[in-house]
Amino acid sequence: MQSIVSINGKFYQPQDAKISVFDHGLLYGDGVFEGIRSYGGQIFRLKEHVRRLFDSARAIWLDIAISQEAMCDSIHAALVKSQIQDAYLRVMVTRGCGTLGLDADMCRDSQIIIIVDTIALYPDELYETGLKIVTVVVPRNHPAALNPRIKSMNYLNNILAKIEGKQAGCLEALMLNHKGEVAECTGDNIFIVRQGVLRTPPTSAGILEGVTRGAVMELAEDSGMPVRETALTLFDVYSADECFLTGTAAEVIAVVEVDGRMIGTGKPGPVTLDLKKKFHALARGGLIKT
Ligand code: PXG
Repeated sequence: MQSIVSINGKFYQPQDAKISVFDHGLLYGDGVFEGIRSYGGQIFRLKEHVRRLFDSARAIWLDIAISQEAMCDSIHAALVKSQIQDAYLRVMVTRGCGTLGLDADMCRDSQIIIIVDTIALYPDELYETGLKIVTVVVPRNHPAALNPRIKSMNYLNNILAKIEGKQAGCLEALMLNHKGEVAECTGDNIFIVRQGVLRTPPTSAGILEGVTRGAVMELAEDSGMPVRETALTLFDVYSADECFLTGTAAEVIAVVEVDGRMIGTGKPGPVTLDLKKKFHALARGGLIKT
């Protein structure tokens, strides 16, 4: 069991995995990526992640040299090579080596990089007690400028928000969109529960269409809970019965305080705990769908 890196299908030890400083991925953040998890050696929703990677690439005029099927095979091969059971797979496709200057047409040899490692986004105890988050000043990227549905290698918007959040003493930060509506956190989607209804912002709010978000919405619907994708304001969040975040790295984590306001009872709520349990069962392949 060891972390391993694949570059264009060739395996390297982490310390030997190298990319040119002229790659536009480094020079301009010009590329796309995915973060994927495996549980017990099984990759969770691999096809969905790869589809999103290719959709992101299409949106930025980036041709990926291999098919979606071949990408799935490469990711799977890298996981097998690492022998890590519960892995975090970081897949990147860069624009490749080019000349200085923005011209993407000067770039050749787009690089396909797969890092197989592990990840712990938040300390374990926060999964029991819940997160405190704060709304930050920096807005989520305007969808007309750089659509957050594109999972691009330029994450400065989110990094600035995360720094702002940490300066306020929080490990996660809530971002609003250009209209002042709730968008998402720096690396997770947000949900609220109010009077038995699960609500989350729609993709038109300018968010990443999270794979975990989709899985949790399905689990809620399967258990008969109404699920609504609707614009949310901070008032909706402050007055929610429960709030939680979803993401591949974060999985499902309760939020118990937002901008100094206690959410619900100030403890992870029953719907959050139930969906968290169901998500873990689904990810580990143990859930029999009814
Ligand atoms: N919103 C944003 C902005 C994200 O980056 C999610 C939501 C959750 O989406 P999924 O499909 O994972 O349910 C993400 C997830 C990393 C890393 O370094 C990636 C994310 C978050 C944190 C770290 O690979 N992306």
